[in-house]
This record gives sequence, C-alpha cells and structure tokens, in this order.
Amino acid sequence: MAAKKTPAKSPPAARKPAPDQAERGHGDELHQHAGGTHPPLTTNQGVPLADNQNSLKAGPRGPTLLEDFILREKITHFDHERIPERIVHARGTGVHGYFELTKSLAKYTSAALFNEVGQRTPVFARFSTVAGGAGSVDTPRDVRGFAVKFYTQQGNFDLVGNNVPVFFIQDAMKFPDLVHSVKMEPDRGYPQAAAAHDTFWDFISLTPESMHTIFWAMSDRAIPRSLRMIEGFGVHSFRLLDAKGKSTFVKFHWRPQLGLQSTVWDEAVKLQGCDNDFHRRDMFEAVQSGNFPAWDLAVQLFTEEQADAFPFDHLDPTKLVPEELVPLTVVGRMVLDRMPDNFFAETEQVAFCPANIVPGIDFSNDPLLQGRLFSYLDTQLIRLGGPNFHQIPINAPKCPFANQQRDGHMQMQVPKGRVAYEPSSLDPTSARATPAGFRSFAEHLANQADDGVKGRIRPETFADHYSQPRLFYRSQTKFEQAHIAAAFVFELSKVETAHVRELIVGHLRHIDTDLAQRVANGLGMDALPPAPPAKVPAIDMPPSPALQIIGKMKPTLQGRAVGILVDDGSNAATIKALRKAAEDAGATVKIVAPKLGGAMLSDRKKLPADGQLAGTPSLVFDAVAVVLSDEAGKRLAKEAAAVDFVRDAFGHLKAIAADAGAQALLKAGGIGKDPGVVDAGDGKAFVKAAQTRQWEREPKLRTLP
Ligand code: HDE
Repeated sequence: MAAKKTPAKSPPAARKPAPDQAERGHGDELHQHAGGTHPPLTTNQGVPLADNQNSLKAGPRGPTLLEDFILREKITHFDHERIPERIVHARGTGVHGYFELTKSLAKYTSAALFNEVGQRTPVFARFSTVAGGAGSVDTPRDVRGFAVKFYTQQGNFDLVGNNVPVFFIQDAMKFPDLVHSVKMEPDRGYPQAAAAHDTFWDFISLTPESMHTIFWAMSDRAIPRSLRMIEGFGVHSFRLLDAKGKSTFVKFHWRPQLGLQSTVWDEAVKLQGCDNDFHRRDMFEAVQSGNFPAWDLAVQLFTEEQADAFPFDHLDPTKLVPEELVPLTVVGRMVLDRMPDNFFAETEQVAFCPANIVPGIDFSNDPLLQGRLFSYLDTQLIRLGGPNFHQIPINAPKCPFANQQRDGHMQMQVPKGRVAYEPSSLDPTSARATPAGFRSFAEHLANQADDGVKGRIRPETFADHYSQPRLFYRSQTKFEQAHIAAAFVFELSKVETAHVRELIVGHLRHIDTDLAQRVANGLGMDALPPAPPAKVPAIDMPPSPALQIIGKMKPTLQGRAVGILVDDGSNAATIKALRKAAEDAGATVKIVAPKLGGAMLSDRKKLPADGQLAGTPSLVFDAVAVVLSDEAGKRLAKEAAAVDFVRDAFGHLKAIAADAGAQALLKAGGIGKDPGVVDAGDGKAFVKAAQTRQWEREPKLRTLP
C-alpha cells in the first residue's frame, strides 16, 4: 500500500507578533477636551483600563469572548441601573439647602432644630408630581409632593407633605385603591399623569370624603407656575412635646417667599408639549444662577381643648384648620441653594419617611398618618433593595448614629468588636439608650366614649364631607371659582361613563348649587342629577381668603421670566431699556429671535438670542415684549410661531409690551386694545402690568362655565 503522502507541513507562517494593545485600532472616538488631569479609568475593582471602546474579540471580526470581564462588568452594571420607581411621586426634583430658625419654639418642644434662633439645619427637599411615572411631564393637573428631610443633630426629621393641606382619604386602608384609580388604567396603559379618566372619577364619586381635596386639585394650585412658587403643608396634625412631655398640636406650613403663582390651564397643557421638564429646568436654572428659592416655615399651634372646640375633627386629614381660627406663626425659613451633584444618587435614592421623627415631636392619631408610618419604610426596602438604605449618603443622618443592627444587603459599615446585642457588659463603648432619647407622648386613650372598643371604626366626627369644600370654594375669587368650574367640566368631559359624571355633579350640589349648575351646564346636562344622601349636611363657615391663590400672589417680577422677541432691525435702545426695567424688577430676561445666532439691531450690533423662536414659545415666560422693525413685524405676522408667541401670551393673561413695528404681528394674533398690552417704550408700565396676570381679560377670551 502506497503510503499516503502526508502533505508537507507548510512552514509556520511568519507570524507577526501581536500588536501591542495600544497600537490596535481603537475606533474613531474623539476626546475633545484634551488636557486636564484625568485619573486612570478603572473597573469597579480598581483595575486600570487600557481600552474602554472595544470589547475583547477572537480576531478583529470574530466573536466576543466571555472572558471579557471588563465588558461584563460594565454591561451588568448598566443592566441594573434602574431601580423600581416610586409607586407614587415617581417624578421629582431634589435640592439641597438649609433651614434657619427665626423664632424659638423652645416653650413647646425640646426638638433641637426648633430651639435656638439662628441655628441652621441642613435639608434636602424633593418636589414631585403624584400620578405620573418618573419620565412623565412636569405640568399635569396634579397635587405636588413637598418633602423635606432635616438632618438635625438629633437625627433625621422628615416632613413629607404636599402642596395642598388636605388629603383625598381618611384612612390608610383606602390608599392603594385611590392610587390604582388615578394611575393609568391597567388594561390599556393610559392615561399617563392624568386624573381625567373614568377610574379616578369613579372612585372619587363613591368616596365623598375626597371632595375637599378634589376642590384643591381642581383649583389652579394643581397647575403651578414653578415649584419655587408653591406652598407646602404637613397635612396631618403632629404633636410638639416640651422637656416635661407636655403636648401641643402643630400643623406645619411652608410659604414661598416668591408668593403663590399658577399657570392657566391652556398654558399648562401646552407646556407639556413645549417643555417636558419645565419645572425641573426652572428649579435648576434658578438655583444655578444664585436665585435661591426660599420658604417661610409657619406653624399653627393649638391645644387639645382648643381642638375639641373646632367644628371639625383635626385628626381627619380631609380637614384643614382655617388660619382665621388658628393663626400662623412664622418660625423659620428654608433656603434651597445647591442642586444635587448626581440626580440618581440623591434625588432618586432619597428615602423619605414620615416615621423619621426626632425627640420633641410626635405623631397624632390621624389614621392616615398612622398608616403612612408603616408604608414608607416598607416601600424603601423594595425600592432601594434592602435594610441598609439609611447608609446611602443622601439618607444617612449627619449626626453620629450607632446601634446593634448588623449585616444585610449592601452593608457599607464595618462594625468592630464582638458585641452586637444589648444589654451587654463586654464592650464599654457600645451604644446605649439615653434619657435624652425619643419618647412618645403618654397619651391617655380612655378620654373618649368609644375608646377601648377594638374594631374597624370610622369616628362619627369624620362624617362631614361637604362643609370644608364649601368653605374652600366660597373663599375663592370669582376668577378662581370659574377655573374650578372649568376644571370639573374638563375632567368630567374625559369621563366616558355617564353615571360617574352625574354622581360627581350630585356631590357638588351639597357643596354649592351654583357651582353644580355651572358644571352641569358645561357638561351639557339637561337637568341637575340627584344629590347622593349625605350623612351630615354642609355648614357655612366664615370665608378664609388665605385659601386663595390670587389673593396671595405677590405683585412682583422677582423670580419671574420675561422674553423679548426681536429680529433684524429691532430698536436697540428700546430693547436695552426694557431689559433694564425688567431686570431691575428682579426678572430674568431672555432674548428670542427667529435664529439662534440672534438679530442685527438698529445700532448695527448683533444681539445673540437665548432661544430660537420655534423652540421658545411665550409659554415659558411670565410676560413678553415684542420689539420689531416694520418690515420684520409684517414678515413675522405670517410666521405661525411668532403669531402663537403673542396669541398665547395674550391668551394666558400675560402682559405684552409692543412697539409700532410689532403691531402687525399683534393684529395677526387677534390682539386688540387691552390694559395689559403696553407700549414697549414704557418700561415702567410694562413692569407694572407684568407683575400680575390680567384676570379681567379672561372672560373676553374663552367661555368659562
Ligand atoms: Fe405618600 N407615599 N402615602 N403621601 N408621599 C410615598 O413613599 C403613602 C400621603 C408623599 O419625594 C411612597 O418613597 C400612603 C399623604 C410624598 O420621595 C409610599 C399614604 C401625603 C411622597 C407612600 C400616603 C403624602 C410620598 C412612594 C396614605 C402628604 C414623595 C415612594 C396612608 C402629607 C416623597 C415613597 C419623595 C411617597 C405611601 C399619603 C406625601 C408608597 C400609604 C397624606 C411627598 O410609601
């Protein structure tokens, strides 16, 4: 057998030595900002990386190798970057700052943060919408969360409030139902961040206790102009305890130093399209530019005996204590002066909890608050992944903290020694309870007739659901009443089920028949639907102007924004004078032009624009000026974005300053004579008109129910 000829082994190809990592093609990436002192890029284990652009492959066009621990670590981390979003209040904006005490409450509380005038306590505040997901818009009609974490010397005190002083339900048992009803409907997955749908109003129509908060939600408080211009409320009654354990009830209020300010509904709707992040951006820009938002902290203090004489039960979170009954005392101010360095690490991971309380403060028996004391800790465990979330920097107390709790997921501390229990005698440095520690109010529970009875009981004193919405509605200005009526009509017009709409109007009859009629007319109902049975009929309480927005708006341009629309040929002197007048009055001024590069003004100098016309509608300003040459005015009169600019400003009741050249544009926008439309040459008149909204204009513009 002929021996098979084995093919002659070809001599090993003269293999090129593998190119050094640094010589391989890394891709086309550019680092534009060369220079600086860049620390070495490493893995999470601290291993320095030579290449952060290419995965490890078997040959340039070959498969990727499982061995690539650098790729795996990077992708695995990325895959886990999201944590479950908050079931409510998912979309929020956080800011650091401080609280400064201006009036001591030492007489009422041993809480250190309220004792020494001048003392500053670091805070982190988070403002949020309630219903929408983390990526939803900033300006839906919704209650706003107003949560403040005080890092006191005695531990963290969280005042987790809202921008309305009451809540939809009286008992924690109903919270999941309320939230399920307002969130997107589970079969269809919409609407996002909106209450205007059947399930929400169905729940509300069957839950008369929600009526009071519904009125707040239908008011313009639920469409704020800026998070810097909302009020905040602790909602529940809390207790202040002095060193001897004597208790005084307290309600907490935040009052914005810029005054309350809201948008009008059409503006809020259009803002959703124009700037998803309107409130977040507004806060960021204000804080970054040194215009730090500030709030007064005020308290209402009252005794048990006073509370017993109120014509409502203050433990019912659907009730407010009118300021006329118990006046507010300002005790300090909060200034927010630093944006988080990292949104996720701080704003997303901050874990508020109403149970975070300090010695000298205690809870009341409000059944909603009692339920919240359980819920928040529980939610953080799932959201942040384990029991050590208090060690995350944004959540950690800024005072020393120590106990015998150990281990668990993501333990960051390395406790020393053998003692992890109490009582113990082995470690002279182990943490022990102290007489200065937290003590609950020694409440006598047997002071009411039905105390001692165990049961799922709603107190009789919680039965009046209509007096306070009546108080709220009747305390409003006529403009605000019209907005509330319009909001009911809008929301209910989105409700497809007739009996739900009818039941809501039925409830309104208990509150104010005129309003019920207005809403019924607005919905095109032929007759007023019947009112459901009421356990307790509404009583009339003296009106409380403090519940208005308009009455509390400050005529000011402080913290507000003015936009000046210009184009080639615009009068340079007029623009300069207007800008100065607005800035002197505290406004931020932005130039808007058809092109971002700006406009060549009458003085042959180019004025760069801050915003391009199509992307910077008048929605984002509190007042606008239009300064145009005759030619530009005629040209822009045919430009939809320019016409919308003036038409929307007018429709949203804003002041407009216009020069002769702008008249053609105003005409195209259908804008006639109006007290809020002033000559661009008169900066003083503009500032005066711009300090408020032109409420009287509205009835001429749209049919309000
Ligand atoms: Fe909340 N609420 N809530 N809530 N709430 C949460 O906690 C809950 C209530 C409020 O910026 C959750 O961390 C129950 C009233 C704010 O991070 C959750 C009940 C008020 C924030 C929760 C209420 C609030 C939350 C969701 C009825 C005003 C955002 C994620 C018993 C006084 C805080 C989280 C932030 C957040 C439960 C009612 C305000 C699930 C069970 C009343 C401002 O724990």
